[in-house]
Amino acid sequence: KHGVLTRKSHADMDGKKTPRGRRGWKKFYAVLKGMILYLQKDEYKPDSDISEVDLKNAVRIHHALATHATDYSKKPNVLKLKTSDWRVFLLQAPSEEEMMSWIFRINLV
Ligand code: I3P
Repeated sequence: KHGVLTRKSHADMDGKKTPRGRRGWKKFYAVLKGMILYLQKDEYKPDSDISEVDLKNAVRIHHALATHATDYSKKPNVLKLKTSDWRVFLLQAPSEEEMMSWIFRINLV
């Protein structure tokens, strides 16, 4: 699965609150492959190598949990992704349908 997702870091590893200056929203081209959610700067091209930066933004979603971020009301269609190392990301999808689809696919892994 792939598509545009806008990401906000809410908590870093071990659940520590992401400090100010790194809490902004950033748009990515997301690609879910196996147990990894790649958050890429540019659109997905089949067979192209993943850049160093894109690898750094990749999120392991094994034992992660995705839910609709009902406690976040500033933007619509936002899902909350909690990873197994206690990071928390907010991810805004372009539509409710897309948000539900990402939640379903992430929780299936
Ligand atoms: C953050 C940025 C985010 C904002 C966040 C700010 O600043 O303005 O958009 O979240 O507020 O800290 P910075 O880019 O300097 O990290 P919202 O869009 O959700 O308001 P927060 O600290 O209350 O999460």
